[in-house]
Amino acid sequence: MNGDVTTGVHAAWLPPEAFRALGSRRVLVQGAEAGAPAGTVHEEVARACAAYGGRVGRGPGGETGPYDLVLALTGAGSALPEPARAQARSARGTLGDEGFLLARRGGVTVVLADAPAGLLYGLFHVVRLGESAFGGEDGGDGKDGGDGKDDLPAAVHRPALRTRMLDHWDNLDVHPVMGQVERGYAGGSIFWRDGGPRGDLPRVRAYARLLAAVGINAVSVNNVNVHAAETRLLTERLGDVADLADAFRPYGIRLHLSVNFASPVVLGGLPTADPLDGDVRAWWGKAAARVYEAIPDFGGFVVKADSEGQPGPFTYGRSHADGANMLAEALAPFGGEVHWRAFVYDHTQDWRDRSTDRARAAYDHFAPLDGEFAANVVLQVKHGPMDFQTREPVSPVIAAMPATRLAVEFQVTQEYTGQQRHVCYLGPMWSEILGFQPWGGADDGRRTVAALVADPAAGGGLVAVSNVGDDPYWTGHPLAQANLYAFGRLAWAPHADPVALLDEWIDLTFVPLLSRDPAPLRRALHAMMDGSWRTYERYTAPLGVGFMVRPGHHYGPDVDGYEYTPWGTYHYADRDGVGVDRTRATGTGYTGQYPQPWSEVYESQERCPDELLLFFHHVPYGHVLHSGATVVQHIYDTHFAGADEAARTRSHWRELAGAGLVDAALHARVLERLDEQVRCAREWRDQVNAYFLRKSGVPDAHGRHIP
Ligand code: GCV
Repeated sequence: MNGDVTTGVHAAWLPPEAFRALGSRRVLVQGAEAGAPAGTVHEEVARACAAYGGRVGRGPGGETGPYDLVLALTGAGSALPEPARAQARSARGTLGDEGFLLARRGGVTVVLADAPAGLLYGLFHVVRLGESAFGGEDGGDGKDGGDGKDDLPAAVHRPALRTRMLDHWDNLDVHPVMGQVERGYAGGSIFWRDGGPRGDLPRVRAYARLLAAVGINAVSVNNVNVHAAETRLLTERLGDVADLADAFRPYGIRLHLSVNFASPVVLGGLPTADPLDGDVRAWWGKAAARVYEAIPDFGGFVVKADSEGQPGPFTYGRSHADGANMLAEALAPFGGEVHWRAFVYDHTQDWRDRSTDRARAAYDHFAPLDGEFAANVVLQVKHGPMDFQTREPVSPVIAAMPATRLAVEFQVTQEYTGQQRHVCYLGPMWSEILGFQPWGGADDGRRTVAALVADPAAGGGLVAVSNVGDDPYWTGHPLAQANLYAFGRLAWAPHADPVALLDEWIDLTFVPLLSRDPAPLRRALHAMMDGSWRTYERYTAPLGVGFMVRPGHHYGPDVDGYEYTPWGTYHYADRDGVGVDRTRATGTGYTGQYPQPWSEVYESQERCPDELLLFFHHVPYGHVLHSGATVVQHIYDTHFAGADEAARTRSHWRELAGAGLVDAALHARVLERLDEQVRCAREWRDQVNAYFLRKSGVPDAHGRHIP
């Protein structure tokens, strides 16, 4: 396997070869002693220079220039050579905790940051730029005599979002139903095994390095469903958590823990976990103090409360603001935060009751609490009102809580999008969500979802469930690495073009390893991945209706699998039509949770976007979509098309076989997954088409075979 960081593990987007441009230069790293991430910068540069013949100086220890690249903290000021000194003087104090400045003057590339984390992000930016950081292939030798030909004006880069976080749903023990990693499709946990630490800290460090390179600054290391063993991470297993924090720290990543709301009872022996009880509050205060003794830069707690069987404040007749604020009070003296999840709904619903609508639940529970949460509470809201389906509207909670810090939650792990057996590049979906305007154009479109969570006063961010496990390719399907990459980059720059991010990922992961023209590989990967989310949507549940998956493990088709269950996930197909009536006029009233114009747009069958029609409306099979097709014909057409597209995806990859463009083992791994994708896509096509043919009795207008 090329470019290993730890033995036998794929280097993903940081193969040593990606450091060639930087590693062949004369580099000054100044201020590296100032904190762990800056020390990491020196280490990274030294390793690259050792591999590619460059030279690294650490100044001000007497090394002399000239330099091609200066990476420095602005505080180093007068100790810096020109042109960095002048830049540092003017930039000092303007770059923030994580920002950096990049400039190129007279043959010298300068990266400056006010704080160590910024320097680390600047370093990885230079890696991404490759030769172009040094003036491109022609002007990049540092010998242009300072004629300014390859100068770059100073550009400041800052993350748009304050919190850029990955949550792991990793269990300490193998859970009898959910396994070691709940909804994990890449093997075991990189943190835990057999009830304790996995003990592979180099692997954790390699993970932290990959995450820092895409701008992630927070990780939570255990499942939000906190079972008995994980509950004890807060107390007797704190040492194991501290070891993980030590591995993340050099890469500027703060560690978080999911905690059990009932800990005062389970661990502390108290008779109650009532958030307004004095003893309970004192217990949490002491628990937090102990955590900060062990991990001074601990990030905080993640909490799933009153959800899918997890304990919470409802048991004591208290609100979620009471619950979150109690934990916030315990963490506040140490600068910690509470990530309180808004995924609260009734999972024991009677399917006969058509008035209860799971989609309404998060808004109904949380919107009335706006303004009641403490300053160090971040409300973590799934991007859609249901549960990470292939297509959902944006959650109305996001527009409804202007006085609450919000983080939007994505799912990088592909629970409902092919479980890392199918190619499904999610960048375009996330990009659509981030660009969604909850008030339409009414405010000139300024308030997108991204802008709402980026608002510095709000101080929220983006969180995602990680897709990483102990698989040698990290993500099971090697191409699923692109989802992790794109998530981090979108959390840094939410308006980045997801197709351009795919190019970045290809340029780092594959291109540096090639001594030949990468164009055919690039073409094939774009053909396979750019539209893969829409392809997946075509052959699975139609028009936003969702949840036609096998109950439990959620892989593969089962149209009625969830139809008569307590989970609140129904499509209501009958002989006449399909879809959920969520209108105010005749349905559950969910459309009323949106501000204008969406409240009206979604309410109207005529104006509702096709791709969400069945999410909002129950319509006859003959209902004509904006596309001109009837609903049932659309179902047939998209399912035939989607399964064909999956087969074409495999053909593109097959054509790369033996061309020397990708490692043979990686090629084989992807091909094996594509075979399964093609099989499964056909199964989806045939089950969904047969189901609707049998229900509706409407034949396919094109006479294709439907079993
Ligand atoms: C961790 C869905 C998943 C669960 C997950 C839950 C959540 O229901 O199927 O596995 O639990 O979401 O987000 O808490």
